[in-house]
Amino acid sequence: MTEEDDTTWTETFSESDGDSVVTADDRVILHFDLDCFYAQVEALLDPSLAEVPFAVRQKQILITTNYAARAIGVPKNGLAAEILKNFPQLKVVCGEDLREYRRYSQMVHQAIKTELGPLCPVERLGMDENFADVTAIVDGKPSDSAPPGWVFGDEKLGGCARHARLAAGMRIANRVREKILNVTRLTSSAGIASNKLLSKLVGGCHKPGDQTALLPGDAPALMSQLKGVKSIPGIGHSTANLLKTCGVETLTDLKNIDAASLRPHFNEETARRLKELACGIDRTPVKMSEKAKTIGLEDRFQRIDSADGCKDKIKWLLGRLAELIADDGRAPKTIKVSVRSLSRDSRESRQCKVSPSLFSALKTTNSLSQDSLKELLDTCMGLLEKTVDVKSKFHLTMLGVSVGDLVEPVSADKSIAAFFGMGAGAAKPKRKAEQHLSGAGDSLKRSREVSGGGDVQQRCPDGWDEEVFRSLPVEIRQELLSSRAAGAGSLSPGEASKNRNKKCKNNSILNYVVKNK
Ligand code: DCP
Ligand code: MG
Ligand code: MG
Repeated sequence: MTEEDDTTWTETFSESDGDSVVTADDRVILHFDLDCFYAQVEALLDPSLAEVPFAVRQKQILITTNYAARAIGVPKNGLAAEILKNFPQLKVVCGEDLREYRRYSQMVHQAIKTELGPLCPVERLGMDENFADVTAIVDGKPSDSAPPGWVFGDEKLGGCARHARLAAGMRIANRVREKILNVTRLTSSAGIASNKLLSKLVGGCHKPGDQTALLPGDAPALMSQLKGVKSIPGIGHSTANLLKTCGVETLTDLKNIDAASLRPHFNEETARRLKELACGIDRTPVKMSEKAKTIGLEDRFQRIDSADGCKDKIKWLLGRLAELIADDGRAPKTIKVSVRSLSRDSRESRQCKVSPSLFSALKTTNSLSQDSLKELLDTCMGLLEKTVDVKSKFHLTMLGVSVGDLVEPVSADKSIAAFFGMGAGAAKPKRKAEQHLSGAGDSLKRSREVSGGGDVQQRCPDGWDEEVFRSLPVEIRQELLSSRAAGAGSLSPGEASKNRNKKCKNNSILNYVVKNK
């Protein structure tokens, strides 16, 4: 498989590690996919779009259309010029600013997790999809009422425990979709089956705004409806091309081919996985999504061939990247620049360490300080020049900047004082999504100010060691005092010490400041 396919593959259907594999048919797996996601978000932002057929455009491509457009025959996506030739009146909105899509995507993921609780892993896939394993919360007790939604092939659910568990999964899926709708006003569709592959595939059967379950015995019938190997999620162009060189074009070819014949293009494990997927078997577990390991973005273009052009593009990328880092809340320790040159047609990247303090302005705003921006821009240009000789002729078609080694910040809501359990009464700053949910304020502005005024004189409170207190940097003193003023004042030093977070180390600052521990 190529690099491109591998990414999707490992994210989507990576082989699980031993013990976490569950016998496929015993599980109840849900897959949620938002309906015409970007278009729904655009219609929320501009209600005049609600009833009108329209498409969302990124550069020359219409990346999605709403269902009103699909109803009059506009395809879901494709080249803008071609689609507009046939539908010249089609309204088109620009979807190149991803911020609102990301914000809604995060809200949806959070809503699913909240609705399902801690026993059910929820795994995010791309912007508009989530898998959930609800095996732990379904029981095999039959119910009198019919579950909501459809059953693939219009099959009837029987009274056995396995069907009862599927019916329970259908009820849960419906509840989750209602929750998503209540929280975000977005409609979604769902699939309910015994593994990730089947739940994703069956979920598309009654789109938009509905759900479909698959009886365990009907996997072959569902799989037989698929056209080529590319209808299997995770099999992209490159894998399909490699399969073609082995004589495999259809799923039947893939099912029938001897695994050994897939070598040397695929290793033994991958060959086995591909053949299993062709049969609707997918043993991979739903993994609880964790925070991203890297945050980045890139831009593709026809041509950049000057150092100034690169600098302008990187400056723009850094501005956008800053917003993403601010949203994430962590501070990075490495930065990476990626480029694609026309001459080499492969991406190259270089990375180096950066000080997390360069991003400290993001605690309170959405942008970098001028000094930090300048320093990061110089760093990125230095990295770029390790792969491109900007003094000679060059021709770039892509530039990207990403950050990694993200560390939790010591700031506002994760302040030193909060870290030691002193911020018990302090009002926590709200994240963007929460602001939206409560309908408060400007959703695009970040709010991470420390609440509570603090003591501008920075007098050492009674019970604290004045000498140690005075030796602390001003900002740390201010932060300890602010949290104390905002509600921790009622805590005696002893209580504050007892309430410390588990992470508190013996040589922590508070241990030095607070006397009589
Ligand atoms: N998207 C994109 N580039 C593409 C395809 C899609 O940026 N080449 C974006 C736009 C979509 C979103 O991803 O709105 C989700 O993709 P889906 O395939 O789930 O499509 P939609 O949600 O738009 O429609 P559907 O109702 O069919 O799921
Ligand atoms: Mg979708
Ligand atoms: Mg999708």
